[in-house]
Amino acid sequence: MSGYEVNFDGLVGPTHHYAGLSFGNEASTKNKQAPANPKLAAKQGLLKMKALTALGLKQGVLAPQERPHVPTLRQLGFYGDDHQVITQAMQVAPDLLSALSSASSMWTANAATVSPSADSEDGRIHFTVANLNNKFHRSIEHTATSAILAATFKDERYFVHHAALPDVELFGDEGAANHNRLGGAYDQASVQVFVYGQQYLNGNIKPKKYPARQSLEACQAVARLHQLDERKTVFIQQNPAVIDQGVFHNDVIAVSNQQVLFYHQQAFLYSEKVLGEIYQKMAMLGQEFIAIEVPEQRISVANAVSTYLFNSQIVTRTDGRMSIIVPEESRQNQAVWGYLNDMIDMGTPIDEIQIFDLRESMRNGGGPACLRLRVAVNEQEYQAINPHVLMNDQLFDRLNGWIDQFYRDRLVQADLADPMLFIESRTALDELTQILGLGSVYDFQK
Ligand code: SUG
Repeated sequence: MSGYEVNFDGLVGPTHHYAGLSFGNEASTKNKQAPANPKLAAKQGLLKMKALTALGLKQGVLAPQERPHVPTLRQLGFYGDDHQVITQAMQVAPDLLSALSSASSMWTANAATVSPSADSEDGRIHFTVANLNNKFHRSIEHTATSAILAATFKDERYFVHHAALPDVELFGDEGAANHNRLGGAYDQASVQVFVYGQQYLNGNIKPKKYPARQSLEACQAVARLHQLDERKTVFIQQNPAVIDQGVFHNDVIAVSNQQVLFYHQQAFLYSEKVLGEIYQKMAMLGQEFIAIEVPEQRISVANAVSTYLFNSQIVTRTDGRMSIIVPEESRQNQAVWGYLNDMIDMGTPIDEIQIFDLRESMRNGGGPACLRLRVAVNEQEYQAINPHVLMNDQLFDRLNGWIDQFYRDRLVQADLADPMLFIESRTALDELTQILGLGSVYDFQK
């Protein structure tokens, strides 16, 4: 098979903690104020990257962001030197300091939407960073995300970077967590499937309890920016009833790889119609569409949300068969584990299950698929990626040692004003930009 899917995982930042910041994401709400272990979180993520490399897959790393974000604290009226800014914020508004210290950029499925070159009229890979404007703590990510992506995908002959969409609800955009590519080889034309939670202009079906973070209007804007062909693009509304049960991104209830779409029966509104559209559009490309629908009677939406079965990664190994990468929580649930074992005998291309302990991230609502941004590339494009961010044994050892040097094994909100944490984090990130050959991507480096 030609072309590659490269997974870019977010490295967990040194201020990882549980702040209960994401209304609608039930794990985040439930674990508010629980003690976190940033060192373990970063190592769990790094081990997943290493294991995928060992499977013969291409794997990259995206650097974490600088937190607490002092420029935003200043914008909110805190003043003095950096230490005074942080101390005042802790005294007056500890929850704000917590939000601006979140390590949420680890979930790189929300960093951007990425379209492969084979689908864009100008034959380049397009990236649109997500504005993430539904949550304050995530709305500040896109500036640094842009800098990090630009330092990773530099060559303008192959890569185009678009700024975030206007920062209003009408264009709420959560990136690749609501986007799937369905097709054959990774460097050939595919059908791009955009999933939205709500249509703002002329739409009326929306969730009642929790917010719909992604708008149809944002999906359409991204499709235009990426110069996609409407004959190969599908827009699907997520079932609002599942958003109200904690499915805050589509990747909590559906995942794709090549011709395979693995999804829950309740995932989409007007499911039959939209799946028919994908089927037809795939057929036009000469591709078979393999839909694996999990019935509600086998796995409830509640079980799907608590185990993150669909937040798995389905990856194609070098032998052409597929593995499903699931979180440990999926093994611990009888209905889900039973289904997974039946599925690998069903005759679909998926014939292996790999399990990962990602508990630190899971407790904030981030499973295997949340932690990765997929970039489908051809050989030339692969060669043009900044080689320092590509995972191998040397980089693994280096990053593992770097985590040991700088990360704490316990963090709670009260620690966020500790001046030593601030110094440790900055020193760590400064060194990381050298390890990953990124140049100056952080505000404190400018
Ligand atoms: O945006 N959690 C993230 C989890 C993102 C998961 N990503 C995907 N499904 N692709 C979010 O809700 C919680 C932070 C806290 O509460 O401390 C948080 O931001």
